[in-house]
Amino acid sequence: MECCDSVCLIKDGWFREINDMWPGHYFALKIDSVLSCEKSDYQDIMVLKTTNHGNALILDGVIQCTEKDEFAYQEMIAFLPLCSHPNPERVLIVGGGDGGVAREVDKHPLVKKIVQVEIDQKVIDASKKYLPNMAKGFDSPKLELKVCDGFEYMKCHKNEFDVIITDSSDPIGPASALFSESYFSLLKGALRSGGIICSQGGTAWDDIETVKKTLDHCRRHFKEVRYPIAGVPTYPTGQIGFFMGALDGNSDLTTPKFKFTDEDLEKYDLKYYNTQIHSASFVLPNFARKALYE
Ligand code: SPM
Repeated sequence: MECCDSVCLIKDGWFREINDMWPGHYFALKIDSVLSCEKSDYQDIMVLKTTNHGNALILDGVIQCTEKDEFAYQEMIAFLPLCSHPNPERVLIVGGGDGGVAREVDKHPLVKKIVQVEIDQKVIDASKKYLPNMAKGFDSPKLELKVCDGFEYMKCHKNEFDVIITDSSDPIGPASALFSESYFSLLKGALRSGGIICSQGGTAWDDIETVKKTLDHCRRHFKEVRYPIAGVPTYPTGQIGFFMGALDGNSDLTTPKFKFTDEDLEKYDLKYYNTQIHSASFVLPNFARKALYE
């Protein structure tokens, strides 16, 4: 097995997610073995067999998903924008190399075409081998998968999509450009009239200044901007937010236009997202509401 720097974070049978992005605390996963560890042109890619959380994908030492709780993030980043749009026929996914977001987007009955641009073929390959329940998203008949830079892709694809979902890692390393103002400008240009975006948005607990700065970038290009949150136990602080923006200033992102019925939730195997969670996710604690909206 090739090796990557992330193995240094394993000690006494535990993977410890120690990182300056969340100073003073860390989350740890008990592990049985390292299934894979390699360096790509972009990042360290490690897959762990954990004792209680299934297999886990780690990029540059940061947990991206575990088989136990990945559905919470993948469902929310997909259905918050899709269900806020009246007719999300054409969807672009930037990143999302494990396939889990494509798996969820494929379920929405109004989606006809999904384009996904992921920069790192090695993440796709590792996910197909070790995370099959996520990578089945790549089997969607609606999906066209391109291995290229999302930033570059959008420079030459204007006015094409109803919803754009950015499923990125955190704003250091290869994903840092996806949190810049110029990225939000490109997102706006790639959307059709009435378009909506949703991007991975960090956590208000760890770095509210970065969240606020990125939300302000979003505000410069989108008329309606919101920051919903979701609970994901294996992310730092157990919570993650999303940058949501709508081109139309009259969009009410908090009230879904498309409502899954109870039968739909069973049919599509939705384990986190529902209509009530959609609206509730926009309710923020006072410290975050003040910092981000006032
Ligand atoms: N398809 C799942 C990929 C997950 N992408 C987001 C990962 C974020 C991990 N770090 C969260 C830390 C937030 N401060």
